[in-house]
Amino acid sequence: MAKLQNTLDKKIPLWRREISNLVKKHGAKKISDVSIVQAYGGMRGVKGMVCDTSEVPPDKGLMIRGIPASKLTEKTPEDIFYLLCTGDLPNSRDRRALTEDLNARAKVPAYVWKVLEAMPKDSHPMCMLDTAILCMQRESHFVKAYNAGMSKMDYWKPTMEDSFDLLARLPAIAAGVYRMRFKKGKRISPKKGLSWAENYAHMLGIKDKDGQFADCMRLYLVLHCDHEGGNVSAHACHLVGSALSDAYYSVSAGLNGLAGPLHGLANQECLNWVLQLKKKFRGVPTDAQLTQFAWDTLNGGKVIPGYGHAVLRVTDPRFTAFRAFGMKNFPEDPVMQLVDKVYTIVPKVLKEHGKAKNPWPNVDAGSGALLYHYGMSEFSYYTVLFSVSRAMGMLSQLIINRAMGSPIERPKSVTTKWLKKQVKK
Ligand code: CMX
Repeated sequence: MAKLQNTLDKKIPLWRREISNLVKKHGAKKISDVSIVQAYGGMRGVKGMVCDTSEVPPDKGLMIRGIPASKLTEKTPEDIFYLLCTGDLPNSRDRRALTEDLNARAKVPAYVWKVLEAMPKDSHPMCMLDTAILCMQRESHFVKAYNAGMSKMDYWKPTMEDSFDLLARLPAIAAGVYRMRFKKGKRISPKKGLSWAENYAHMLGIKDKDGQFADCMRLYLVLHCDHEGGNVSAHACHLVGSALSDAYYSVSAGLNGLAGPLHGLANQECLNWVLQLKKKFRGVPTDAQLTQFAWDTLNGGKVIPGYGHAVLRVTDPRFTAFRAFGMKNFPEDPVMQLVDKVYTIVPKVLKEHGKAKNPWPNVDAGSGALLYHYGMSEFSYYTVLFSVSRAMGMLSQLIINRAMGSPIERPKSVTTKWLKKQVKK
């Protein structure tokens, strides 16, 4: 953490000055107007918040600190977290130091396991993950420093300390949830010398003769890390954090949003949809059968999971990266073939249907097929993997927002009566 903190120590005063000058000189300049349809429509397209860790241009997809996701597919999560926080990729020494620091903090307190063991056996894995995070809130360095009267200027430092503790423990907690919830046997201890992603793969206990599953996990954790500031999980984390709730409360809030089927849970729904298709047609269906299946879903008033996006208007580059990984490593896998076939048919159906503004696949359309291939067939666990990765984005945003002194968030709501009056004016 020391190197990351030193780097941020140098950058934060510059960022603060830059923002302060921008606001002083141009604070009154308009960047967005809000229409009635946007007020009722989930604020889609309203530019009303700032996020510097990543952006999602509709025609390009995820860019992390200006670098397209497609150019980061060989990186490790440690690289990505460093990049998200500072705007730079680490050198190999800094990366190693980050891994060592995370490993040194990785021990999960015993009480967390007791709490998880006491939960109903059919609890959703996301609920277990969130509960584990929330019950560690008592350890927050931010709360202790705040209560001791720390200066506003220093808020980001104990937030970073909390972020490291939380990130370090997440792989063991998430792997523990997997083994406990799906009766996979005893928890597996982390191995010395492994990176954050490698240890997570190791502790899950999935058979991995040639390290391919660990590589898949590395890619998975890299690609799900962040998606600018307005998506449900990032925004929920930011909103809760803006009240100066600590990292445990804030990340837990974000993950509760990620657990919704229109957001992170779509990856569980998505593979389910693909497998239903496979079951119904006993293998890979014909184009006509697949088209009909897609129409049946739409006519049943349901969405086709893994397709569409609130911001993107092209195929998600993260889907492209997962598809490339699957096609390279197991092109014969029937589920992978099916995912590929769905990609050739569903966009046409959605275009004809005419509702979805984006008929193209999002990140969730292909990721599940990879996990399924390696024997992780428990769909309800998939959002937990997403969460471990997304915690990097939420925490880096939280650290930066604390450093920039982001105020408590409080948009103005209006009543329908008020809107009607405006229309009459
Ligand atoms: N299948 C069927 N209909 C869809 C659709 C899909 N995949 N995507 C959008 N639509 C529909 C919407 O439900 C909406 O219908 P109504 O007007 O009846 O409400 C209409 O098309 C317009 O929606 P939109 O503006 O294109 O999309 P939104 O910004 O409202 O919603 C999203 C975005 C992702 C929630 C939506 O595309 C969806 O439900 N997709 C399927 C679920 C999914 O894959 N979610 C994961 C997204 C990635 C993530 O956040 O993790």
